[in-house]
Amino acid sequence: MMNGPVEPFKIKMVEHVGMPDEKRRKEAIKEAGYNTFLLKSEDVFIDLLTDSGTSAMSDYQWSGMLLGDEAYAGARNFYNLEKAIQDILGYKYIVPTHQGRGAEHLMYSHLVKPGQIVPRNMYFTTSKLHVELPGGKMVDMIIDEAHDPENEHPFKGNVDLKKLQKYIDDYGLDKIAFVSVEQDVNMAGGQPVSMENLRKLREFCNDYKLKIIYDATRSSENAYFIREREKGYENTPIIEILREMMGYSDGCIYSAKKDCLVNIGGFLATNDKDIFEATRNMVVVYEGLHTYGGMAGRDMEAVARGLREGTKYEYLKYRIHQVRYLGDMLREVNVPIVKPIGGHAVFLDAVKFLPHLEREQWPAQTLAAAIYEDSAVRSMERGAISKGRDKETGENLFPALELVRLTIPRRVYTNSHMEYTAESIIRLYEKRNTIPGLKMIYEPEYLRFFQARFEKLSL
Ligand code: PLI
Repeated sequence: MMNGPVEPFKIKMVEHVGMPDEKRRKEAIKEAGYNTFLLKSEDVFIDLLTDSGTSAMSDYQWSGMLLGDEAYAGARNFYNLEKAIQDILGYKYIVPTHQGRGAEHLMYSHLVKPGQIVPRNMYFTTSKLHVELPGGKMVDMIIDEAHDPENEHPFKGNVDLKKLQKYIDDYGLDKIAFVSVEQDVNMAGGQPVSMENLRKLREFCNDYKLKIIYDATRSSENAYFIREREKGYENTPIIEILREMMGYSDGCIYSAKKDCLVNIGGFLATNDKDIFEATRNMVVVYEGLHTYGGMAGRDMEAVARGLREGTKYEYLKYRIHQVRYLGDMLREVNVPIVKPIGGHAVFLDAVKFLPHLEREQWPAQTLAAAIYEDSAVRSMERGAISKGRDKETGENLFPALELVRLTIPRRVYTNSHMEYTAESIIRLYEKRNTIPGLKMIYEPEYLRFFQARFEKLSL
């Protein structure tokens, strides 16, 4: 029987991948310090590390690459990108950057003053760091349901306005730099925000004259969920949903490496002239001229075309359902996953998967390494290692969600790859109490999850 919608594309080029044998898998993960970020790609069979920069581009995007205008200033591809962002997201001004964190750097260093806080519907790693570097602190305002993997709330990415009110009361209005809202919240399991919530947040922030800046990185996938789940949007074109969503903000940062179906790129966009002028001024210091911001002309063209392509309903339907296909296979046999299944990835609940491990034996890091050892499938830790340490006390932070992310690159893998992955995880779940934990033996200062190293403990 067929599962879900058929792929709305056919495959025109393939890349061969090899399967390392068991001996090599054991060596490779040990050499990588049990950190999947440190594995060589050639040792990986199915790469579910991230959906960032890993999409397969279309023939339309590749043909656009040949039309790259590599002039230093004023390349035509910049104007195509500007037009695509104006058409799809509705913002007036754009500043291109090399990728999402370049946009975070420009936007957040402009808006955050030392001692200020940034309420957000759950942190993201690079976002939190770019709030902290200018002396700010990111605080959580997501609804409680988001911290419970079993809770089936359809919009677990929603903002809790009572929490936001409390920050205003406790810290004072002038201590709030801006309000940050992520769509299809990554660290919560790819969970969407509802239109109703965005609308109410806008009304709330208007009363206090607070700026709302989105992390719109996965906004197209969020828009699909609004159409699927929110009353009144069942037949609304995705672009209309997106424009309404963006209309409730003052600007956004955007990593083009996800929903724009490209391998590199990013931007910030806004209707606020002050933000635009300040960030356009700084882009030349850190990224490149304001008409390329670190991207080649050909890359801007691919982003412009991918932004439009990634909002097609048939594509998004296939995309979300492929993620759901993998999640459903695991869910059927009671492997603990975050529910509902999110937009870009299936998240395993590592604490429930490996209940015999202490939190300081890093269950999610352990599980990601064990999956690789079993099947050469690469996944990623999204738990305490990603969260890092408290900036003031230096203590490890242990978020409620200790997850392994099986992130599905867009248009890259078939459903047989999903089946292979599910079989490996089910096999491991059956012998879960034989899996020993890890000890951290090297910890870098910033974004430790990328480069930390571990040793295997004995059971
Ligand atoms: O990886 P960048 O610098 O293009 O984008 C940073 C970034 C910002 N916001 C959000 C929500 C992200 O998910 C994000 C990057 N995410 C990565 C790399 C990921 O693997 O999820």
